[in-house]
Amino acid sequence: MKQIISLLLIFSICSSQDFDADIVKTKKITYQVETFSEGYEIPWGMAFLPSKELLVSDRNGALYRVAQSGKQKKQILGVPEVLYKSQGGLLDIAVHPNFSNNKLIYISYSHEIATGSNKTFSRTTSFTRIAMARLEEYTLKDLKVIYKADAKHYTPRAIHFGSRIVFYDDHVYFSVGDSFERDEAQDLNTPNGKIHRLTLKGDVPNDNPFKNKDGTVSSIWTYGNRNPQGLAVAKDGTIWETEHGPRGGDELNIISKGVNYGWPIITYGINYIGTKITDITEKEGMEQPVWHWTPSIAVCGMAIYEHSLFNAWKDNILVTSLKDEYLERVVVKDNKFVSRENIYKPGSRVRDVEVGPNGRIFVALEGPGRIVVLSPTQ
Ligand SMILES: [Ca+2]
Ligand SMILES: [Ca+2]
Repeated sequence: MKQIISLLLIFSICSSQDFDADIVKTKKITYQVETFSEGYEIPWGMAFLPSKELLVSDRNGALYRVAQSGKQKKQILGVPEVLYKSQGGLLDIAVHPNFSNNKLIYISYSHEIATGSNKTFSRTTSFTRIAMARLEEYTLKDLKVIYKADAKHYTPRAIHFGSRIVFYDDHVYFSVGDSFERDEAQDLNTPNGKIHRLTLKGDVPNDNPFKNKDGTVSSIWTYGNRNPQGLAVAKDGTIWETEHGPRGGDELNIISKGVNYGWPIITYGINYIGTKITDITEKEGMEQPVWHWTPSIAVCGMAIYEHSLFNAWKDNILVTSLKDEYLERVVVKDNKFVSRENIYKPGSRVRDVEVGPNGRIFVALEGPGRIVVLSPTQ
């Protein structure tokens, strides 16, 4: 047994030396990159606990609790079954603003329904679900689904689920992609292609803009959103959103009550096969993006950098690119686009970004699935 322990010790020392920090120079800041935690398939979401431990959701259905040092991680039991297929799986993870007292966490995932009674005709359909549960050490207890769509909205494609979760002003906001049913993003009777808002317990708030209006989905906060996979709240209360465009027209938006973001009536993108979706990029009553990436970078997770550790990046918006495999900082002033800089190019799809409790920047990468951490050099 002693031998095994010393072997493990030697192995862990060797492997930490294998990850000598890379130094990266950017316009304003030089920082180092270190591997923080490994052994994931597709790390999709990250959220810090008040204890400074990190929760990581893996799209394959596993949820992990990672020690502050990053050295150990342990799987959390009690996660509901998810449809791990195409773009589906276990998606975002978020920690209740008052976790210290109630230990509540929220997850988003693709939930499947098998329809048809015999094998020939059975098919799987799916839609985004949001659940909350109490995290007791390494187990989810009292799981409650706080958002589910009617079965009629489930679709067979298993793409465009959204689905980030953020909190603001004692409410939970979450994004649901358009399910690749683009016209439904404009339809207030369907939940796809929308940002939704519920109370922290999962009830529909009385001041939601489309509550009790002729069959509309009461939880809708905004509509005309294509596939939003980034949501972040700034300290000033601004809710920022990124969404995937088709070919071109990835967007950075500010999310405001009841607003129509235009998809698919207006867009800066075109169909994947090169044909036009629409002739117009703007229209009365439809909000313009603060910025659009054309061609697309496949914009995914985002975070607002508000710490003083990387002081030169303060109040910048960090966004991740799946397709072009980099992390970008977007400078905005008075909610207007100013400039952008590619600040980290790991050579892997960049899925998500999160600012740690001490201001370091945590980045979730794919192929292999891992979390790296960025710290400024002195
Ligand atoms: Ca997060
Ligand atoms: Ca738009």
